[in-house]
Amino acid sequence: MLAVDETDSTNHLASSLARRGAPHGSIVFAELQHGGRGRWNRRWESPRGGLYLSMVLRPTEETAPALGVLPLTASVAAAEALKATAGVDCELSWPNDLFARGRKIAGVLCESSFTGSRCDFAIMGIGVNVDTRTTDMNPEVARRAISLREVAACDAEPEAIGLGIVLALERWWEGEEPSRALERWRELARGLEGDRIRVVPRGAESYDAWTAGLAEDGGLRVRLEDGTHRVLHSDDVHRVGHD
Ligand code: BT5
Repeated sequence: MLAVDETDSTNHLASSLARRGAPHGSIVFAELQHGGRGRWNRRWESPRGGLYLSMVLRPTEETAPALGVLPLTASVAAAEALKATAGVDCELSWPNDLFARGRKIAGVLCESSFTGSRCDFAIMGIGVNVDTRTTDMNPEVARRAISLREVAACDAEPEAIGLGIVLALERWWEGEEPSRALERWRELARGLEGDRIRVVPRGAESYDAWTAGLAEDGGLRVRLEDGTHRVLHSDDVHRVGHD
């Protein structure tokens, strides 16, 4: 494990280590990130007191099929670890968010590097608001964020929570079929059936729809106003009247 005080992004650091040959299971952990990232290069608020962790995964022939559902699997692992280490129940929100009391407590960012169709490595990055003060965040983000300390009177340290996440992820990654991870994700998810949502695709008009379950490949099945269905893979989704 590489533990650093500060870095721009643990995902960046883990990727550069992986490109230089870091083996499967290598972990990077930082106390603070200057350039923490979410999906689509959005900012992840990363003040001191939070958990910022990235792990290098090198898929084998057996584990490669699990790559497509890695963000969901990592969310399941994180929810299990937060329950085990801090006693906190989280709800999972497609595709990569963990919520507690209706606010975002953690987010997952998975990135992969390919040669042709072969995945050389994937990076699983997770940020958890452990003892993060929302006053250290952008107010717009703080309004929708929550930390473990606000939810539970527990004093688990970021390192202990991180270790719990890594162990849970290894169990799911090495020991379970991807379909089992999806099943567990469904059990922990909120708003997966019949919820009114707004879909925000990249560079296209947003539209309203209803959730209609999780597809076999980890995509979100939605029903449009004209009754047709489609499966989303990377679009943003906001629950109407909630987010
Ligand atoms: C995510 O993106 O939720 C993925 C976040 C992954 C962060 C980890 S930290 C370790 C590793 N290194 C990195 O650089 N990244 C990973 P997304 O679904 O795009 O959500 C981003 C949105 O969440 C932002 O636009 C804000 O609205 C909100 N947000 C930002 N920081 C937050 C925080 N600390 N707590 C709650 N919400 C936050």
